Amino acid sequence: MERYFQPEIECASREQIQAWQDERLVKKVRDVYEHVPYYRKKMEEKGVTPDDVRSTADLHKLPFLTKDDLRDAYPYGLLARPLSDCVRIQSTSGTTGRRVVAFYTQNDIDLWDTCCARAIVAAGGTKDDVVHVCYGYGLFTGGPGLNGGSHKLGSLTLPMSSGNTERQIQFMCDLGSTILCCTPSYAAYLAESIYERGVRDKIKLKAGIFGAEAWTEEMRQDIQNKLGIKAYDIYGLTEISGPGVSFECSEQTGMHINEDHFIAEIIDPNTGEVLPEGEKGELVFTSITKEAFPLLRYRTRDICVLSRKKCSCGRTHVKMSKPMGRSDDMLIIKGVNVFPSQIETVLMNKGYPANYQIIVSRENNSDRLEVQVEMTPEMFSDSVSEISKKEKELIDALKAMLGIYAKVKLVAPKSITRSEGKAVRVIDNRNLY
Ligand code: DLL
Repeated sequence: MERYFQPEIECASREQIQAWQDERLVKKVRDVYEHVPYYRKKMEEKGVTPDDVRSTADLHKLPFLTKDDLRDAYPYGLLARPLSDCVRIQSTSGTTGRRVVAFYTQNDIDLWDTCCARAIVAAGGTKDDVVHVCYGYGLFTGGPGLNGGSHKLGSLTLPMSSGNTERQIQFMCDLGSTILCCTPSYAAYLAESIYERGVRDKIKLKAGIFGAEAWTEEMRQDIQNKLGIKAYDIYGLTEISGPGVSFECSEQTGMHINEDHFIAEIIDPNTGEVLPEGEKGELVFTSITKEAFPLLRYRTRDICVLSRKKCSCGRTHVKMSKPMGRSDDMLIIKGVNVFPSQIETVLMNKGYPANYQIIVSRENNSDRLEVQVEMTPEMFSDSVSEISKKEKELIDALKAMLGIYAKVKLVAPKSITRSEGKAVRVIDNRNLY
């Protein structure tokens, strides 16, 4: 039987959800207009005042907010409460310039925890479960989000964080973990490691809550079969709070968006025009209950489809499909957000020509990043040891910029194929979408 964390909210009538959204949106628009000069300026530039927004039907009048706005306003420019009311900061994995810093009041943390608790219950979780969290803890929202949700539900929470597979499996066996929370690629790696060690019968897992990166239906089947569990998708982004913005239910056909907190729209990424339900486009979120860092009409760059078709689980909140791609060039590698422009900056700073290729692949369920860089003719005459030294320098500089290891291969001048149109800088062999 389907269970809910907050049935009166998760299964509310559409009219009720609409009423919550209308009321909360109007209040939030007034709030940011009053407290955030950055928003007021943007609204004034568009000729909108809070009086123009009387319900969600007026949402389209508001300006969009993008990652560029977040960068312009970094770090405090979008804060809607005094810093002294904030209790937490989280951040994305991107680096300077691209880094997103999000602030939370205690109420913001509570609502985030609640969203994650809903996700855990939708995956069959109860207070009697042992929730094994191996998303990263720290600035990344994965660990703290699922940890908070598990606490809220009253489950026994294992804050494992990522890495150390041996210890993960040991704890899983010894402490009887029943719900696994991690990225799908790590879940697949764990599944394989458990299988290889022949300890599957010592594992009590029944469900997994996997997100933070794209994964396919094939990958779901593989993880489900290897671990003998049901694998649920969870979506979210730091800007909007973290994991739990939406989550899958027993139907496993898309993720219910927590519409009492977030209004979702789908727009044409080129024109900004709002698209009707069922059409594919860029997902835009408005957070209507957050206090410290409420974002209005934030463009996620994730491409997906929304559906209000009746769901067999009984939840009434709109469902989003798995993201089907991005409308910008951001890559998610080992859970870290990487922009090709960051790689280019490193290469340029070190005096390399702009001829390079970024190759992303997945081996043994782990992402690999390789950067092939053309040498200048002068460099090409260097000895092998000189070239290795230069590669090592670039590996270090890329690690400092991206936070992850990238294999670097220096190649002969003019050896990277020139494209006749746009340069093909990124070859992503993972086939995730
Ligand atoms: O990845 C939050 C999260 C943590 C979600 C744990 C789920 C589980 P960011 O690091 O800010 O936040 O990255 C957000 O990751 O815009 C999507 O492009 C991508 N993403 C997140 N969840 C999914 C998913 C966290 N289930 C960006 N499927 C988003 C595909 C996802 N892509």
